[in-house]
This record gives sequence, structure tokens and C-alpha cells, in this order.
Amino acid sequence: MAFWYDEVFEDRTRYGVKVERVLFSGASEYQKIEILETAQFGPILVLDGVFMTGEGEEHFYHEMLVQPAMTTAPRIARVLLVGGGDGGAVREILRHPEVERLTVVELDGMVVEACRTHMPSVASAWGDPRVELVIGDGVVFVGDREPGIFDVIVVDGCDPVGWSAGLYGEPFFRACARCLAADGVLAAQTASPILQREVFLATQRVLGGVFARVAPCFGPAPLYASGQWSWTLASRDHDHTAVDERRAARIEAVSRYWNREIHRAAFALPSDLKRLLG
Ligand code: SPD
Repeated sequence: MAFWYDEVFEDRTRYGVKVERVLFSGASEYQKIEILETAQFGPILVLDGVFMTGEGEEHFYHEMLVQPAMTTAPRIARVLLVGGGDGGAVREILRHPEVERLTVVELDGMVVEACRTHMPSVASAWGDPRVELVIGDGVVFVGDREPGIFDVIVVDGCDPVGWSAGLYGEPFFRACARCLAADGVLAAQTASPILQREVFLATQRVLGGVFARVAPCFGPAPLYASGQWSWTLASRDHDHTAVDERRAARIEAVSRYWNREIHRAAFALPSDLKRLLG
């Protein structure tokens, strides 16, 4: 029997999907994990009642989280992914043959397992021998690493509450800056610029206090309330317009959303954000 499932977003709006059946429901030591077969998006992952990703729409989010950094960073051999246990960002990062090592630090092993079973098109790249999966706290992991050991760091966290709150803080971003190579690039999801404007602006300010170059970009996220999302690149001195043509052409042959035209357009700032960000 189908039923409606609503996410209450920031206690100010609700966004709902029609669920045809429950594919998985479990509780880890960190959170409630559900995978629901929906009429619109196919299987979706829901953590503690918050929509995370859906097979029928995740390409927008994961391509925009990963490909702007992976097609512009000077080097992409050593990559760290913090979060992203569903596997979507893993798949996007490993599309690049230049990646030699991808270290994934995910807090909750049950998320990885549930997505491998019930969302195989998202969790499709875990078998790649370049992946090293560490189950643990990303903030602690990054804080313990030696300087300069990653070319790219991708942060695929949840909203800034509970276990994920640390992924938006200055200590975490300072630790990321320290373990990036001098020409390294950080890419992070940075919330809805419409419904989480305070979070978006605060994160831009925190990143701006740590990195010399900070560039937010925008795109669709159909499973999230308001439908628009932001991701941000940060670095010491990275030109986010300098797309590597060879890497980009390779991605365009398989991507569903990201391409070089979208890339250029996605960094355009709406007028009010331009004023607010100075
Ligand atoms: N409002 C939910 C934000 C979640 C962002 N991360 C989703 C993880 C997808 N890999």
C-alpha cells in the first residue's frame, strides 16, 4: 500500500514523496536508515527522516559535487572523500583514470551496506581496487593526517546537525587545508542557498577565513526542498574556470548533467548573493 512520506526541512517547510514500498529499514548506532521505493525517484536513501539521495536524481548532486573539482584541480591522483557512504561521489571520482588512490571516510558502515544492496546504480564503484574505505569520523581522520597528502578533498556531508555539524566548522576546514597539497582543491556540499541561506552564508565565511580562493556554484537537487543546491570549491590559488579539456571531454561522454557549459554557468552568482558575499 503506497503512502506519502514528508521531510520536514529546517522546521519551516515540508517536501513529500509517494512511497510504494519500504526496501530497507534499520537503525545503526548513529541514525535511522531507510531506503524507500518511490514513485518519482525510484529507491531513495533517508537518514533520520532527511532525504539524502535517490537513484532517479542523484546524478545532479554527485556530478556537481565532484566534477567541478576533478576537472579543474592541477592533480587528482590522491583523493579523500569525507562522507558519501551511498557511493555516488565514489563513482564520480573514480570516473577519472588519473586517480590512483581514493580514501573514503564514512561514519556509518550500515549506510554503505544498505546502499550496496538496494541502490546498486549509486553504489556501483565500491569494488574498484583504488578505493580504501575507512569507517570512522571524518573530522577526527582529517585532524590526524600528515600535511600535503591529498590533491583533492571532497566533503559529502549531511545537513549541519548532529554527527555532521563538525563538517561545517573552521577546525575541520583548517585540517583539510593542512592535508591538501599546496595546489590542492577542496569541494564541499554547502546547503540550499534558498532554504538554508544562513548555513550557506556562514559556510562561505568560514571557508573564506581558511582558504584564499572560494567559489560557490549552484545546480538542481530534485530530492531536496526548494530543488536548488550549492557546492563550493576552495583552495589557496585555484582557477575554477581552468577546465582540463581532456578530462572534461571524457566526463561529458558519460555524464548526465555536468558539462563545460554547465560548469561555466554554475558559478554565476545571483545578484543578492553577490552583494552579501562582497
Ligand atoms: N538536506 C540533505 C543534504 C544532504 C547532502 N548530502 C547527501 C549525500 C548524498 N551523497
